[in-house]
Order: sequence, then C-alpha cells, then structure tokens
Amino acid sequence: MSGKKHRNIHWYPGHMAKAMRELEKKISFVDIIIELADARLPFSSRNKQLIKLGENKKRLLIFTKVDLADQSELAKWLNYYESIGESVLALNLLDKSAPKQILTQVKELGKDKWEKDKRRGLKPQPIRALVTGIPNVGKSTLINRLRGSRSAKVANRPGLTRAQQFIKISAELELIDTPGVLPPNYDDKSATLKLAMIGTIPLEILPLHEISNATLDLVKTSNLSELNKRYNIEVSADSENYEILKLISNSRGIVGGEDNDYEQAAKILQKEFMGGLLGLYTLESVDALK
Ligand SMILES: Nc1nc2c(ncn2[C@@H]2O[C@H](COP(=O)(O)OP(=O)(O)O)[C@@H](O)[C@H]2O)c(=O)[nH]1
Ligand SMILES: [Mg+2]
Repeated sequence: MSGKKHRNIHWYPGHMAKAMRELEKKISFVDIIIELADARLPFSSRNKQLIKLGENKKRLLIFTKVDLADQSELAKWLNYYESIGESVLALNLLDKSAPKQILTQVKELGKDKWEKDKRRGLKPQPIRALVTGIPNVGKSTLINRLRGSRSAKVANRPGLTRAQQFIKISAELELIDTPGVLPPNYDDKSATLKLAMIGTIPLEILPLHEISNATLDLVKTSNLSELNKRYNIEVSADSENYEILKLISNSRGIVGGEDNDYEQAAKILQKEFMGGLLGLYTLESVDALK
C-alpha cells in the first residue's frame, strides 16, 4: 500500500464532523448515492452515519473485491440487504464487466426520476450520483473504470460551485468528480481489528501481533492446508501462533533476530492474507445481526 492511503489514521471528532458536513453538501446535489463497501466485511466496512445521512436518497450499495471474499457467506449478506430493500451489487471492480453492471443498475434506479421528468414535459436528465465509502474500498478505481477514456467535464450548473464538478459517464449518468471519503467506524474494537486484517485501515492502528493472532486463528482453523502449503510448513490448528510465525519466518529466510523474525513474518502473513493468497474470507456473518 502506498503511504498516501495511510494519512488519515486518526479521525478526531472535528474531522468527522467536517467530513460529514462536506458529504451532506455533496449529497444534496445528487439523485443517488453509490456506496461502496468491502465484500469481506459487509457490515463493518460501511459507515453508519452515511446510512443516516443518505436516508432520503436512492442508494446503490456495491460490495467490491468479491474476488477476495467467501462467496457463500457473501450471498447470505446480499440476500439480507435485498430483503431490507437495498439495491445491491457485488463486483470485482477490476473485472471487465463491472462498468456495464453498474450502469444497468443505475438505469433501474433512475426510472422513477425519468418518468417524472417526462410527465413534466422535460427531456429526461442524467442521473447525478456521488461515489462514497471508507478508504480503500475502490472509490477511485470505480470512478476511473466508469469514466474510461472519456473524461469530459460537465459545465457547471447554476448554483453549483466548482467543488461540485460533475463528470459525464453516459447519457444516463453523471458523477461528482471526487468521491466522498468517509471515516471508518473505530468505535467497535472487533470491527477495527477486522478492517486492519483486510487492509482497509493501516496495520499500524493496532499492535501487529493482535492482527496476526486474529488472522492465524482464522486461517489455521478454517484453511489449514492452504496455510501449510503456502509456507511449506506442517502446523496444526492447535499450534501456537508464535510458533507458526517462527516457521513462516524460517521458510521465508528471514534473518535479523527474534523480534524481527516475528514482525517480518506477521507482515508477510497479513499482506498475503489481504491478497487472498491464504483463502477467500468474509469475516462477519449475517447471522450475527439477527
Ligand atoms: N482485488 C480487487 N482489488 C480491488 C478491487 N477494487 C479496487 N481494488 C484495489 O483496492 C485498492 C484501493 O482502491 P482505490 O480505488 O484506491 O480505493 P479508494 O481509497 O476507495 O479510492 C487498489 O489497489 C485497487 O486496485 C476489486 O474489486 N478487487
Ligand atoms: Mg481514492
């Protein structure tokens, strides 16, 4: 991960309030909110305050990084969100078909507005949307994918400041050119831990051993063979995590003293876990909500 993504490690109440005010303003200019969340954490990678802010707007909820998520657990989450009336998509944003799937869904959500435009004798106007979500969920990727090689800016509309510049994506869709960045929820320790495990927030937010312990507890009980294969080791679900890290450090040829061994091994483990190299996971179960 680049240093850039590590900038907003700490969110103070002042930051939070300012971010929310800016977001509220942006939301007032759009018809729909395109909210991104991570398919590996379908609840905790959403920002609870956004859910309230955007209450009166149509929303398209897109779970990104499906290529890294557990498909059967994710399917349950999608069912759940659909059952409470959300429009949801689950996408690998790096996949070729992603832009088309998004546009199809946007057109679905735009139908009411276009009917209304027509009834008033107006030419149906493009749907205006804001892309938003916590850091690292794929906001920039999605905007770039939708924009493709066309990057025409839309002329300012009366009453809109330069900050609310839109980009024209198609005849049906215009996006605010910069995403609305939301702070992650840090209020729940176990959610914070999981956000760090998947790399949505920086590892430095918590002691590294806490993160690697949680990761190893998960991987050794649910994907032991993948763990052994990946590092060419032979551990069991009962093995101690520090022993596993030691073996990983040996197998990767890490040198430089015991503390360094653990730290380097834990970093390798997290990086590879985040990249899906130790299996595909969705780290929270929809049953926990009920
Ligand atoms: N595997 C995978 N990686 C993705 C996907 N979407 C985005 N990424 C990667 O996730 C990282 C963060 O994406 P970015 O668009 O910068 O997130 P932002 O902070 O919300 O703007 C980048 O390295 C992207 O390439 C996806 O669907 N699958
Ligand atoms: Mg970005």
